[in-house]
Amino acid sequence: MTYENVQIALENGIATLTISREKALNALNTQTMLELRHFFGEEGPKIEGLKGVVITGAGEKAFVAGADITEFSGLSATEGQNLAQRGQDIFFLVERFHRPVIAAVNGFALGGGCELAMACHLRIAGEKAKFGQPEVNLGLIPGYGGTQRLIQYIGKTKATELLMTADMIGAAEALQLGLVNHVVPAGEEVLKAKELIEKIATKAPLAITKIIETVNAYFEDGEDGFGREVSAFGECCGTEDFIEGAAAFVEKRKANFTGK
Ligand code: DAK
Repeated sequence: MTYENVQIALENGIATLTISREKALNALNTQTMLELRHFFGEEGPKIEGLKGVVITGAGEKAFVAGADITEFSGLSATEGQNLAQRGQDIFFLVERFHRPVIAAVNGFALGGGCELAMACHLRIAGEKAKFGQPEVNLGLIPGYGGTQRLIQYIGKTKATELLMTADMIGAAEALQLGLVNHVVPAGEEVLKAKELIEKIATKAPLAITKIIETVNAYFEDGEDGFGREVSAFGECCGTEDFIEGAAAFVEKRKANFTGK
């Protein structure tokens, strides 16, 4: 697939995806959503030795200022449902990606932008970042998982307020509420995200994939998270990396994980 709106840069095993529609504050139009679906889907690029993915927005003003409002006026109820389902499915691909995905939020993360950041495994906010779900201003509600993930991250009380008032919150409040992992000076979001990925890359890769799966299981309907943990634990025990990790501890040396 030819990527038009998502620029991909690969450096030291880290793929940085920059949503690049700066004139529209990186709003997610259909083409951008399809590019995200391609990258995180089964047909996406198979990147040898991929340590993780950083998602950020082009320019200094916005991460992603929402779904592209110019595309969705006049949709019927059925069309809207179909599009919401498609969007949710794409963000599930991000959330279930086997390597860590970190949002480097460099500005406005509104509506679908906040939902994209929440689908990532971790979130770094620059000091100028602003988060919000302003859909009610448009006569809508979030459709890409926002009503569910916001509650999961910050709790029902504050999430309901933000969803009903469309208020934006800044980076410091997002940190205090548990919506983001770290706040850094503006311009250092991607750097911090890469640092975290490098740190995670020193751990056993299969164990990290199992962490992603079991953490996700906590939030999935009908999933027995504790049961998933038991099976994933067993699968880790059968790996060469577990033998290596335990041996390295006993021999007081750094583990050399191979992902097997
Ligand atoms: N879509 C399209 N264009 C956008 C945009 C967006 N979400 N956000 C900003 N832009 C464009 C502006 O129209 C403007 O374009 P020009 O006039 O220069 O051509 C340019 O980006 C710069 O924006 P502003 O001039 O407004 O910049 P300001 O600094 O004054 O304001 C702002 C920044 C972020 C506060 C403001 O742009 C703003 O309020 N933007 C809209 C935020 C928003 O409401 N986002 C949408 C949230 S709702 C669906 C599923 C999901 C969704 C929808 C449908 N279906 C399944 C059907 C999700 C919806 C959302 O995400």
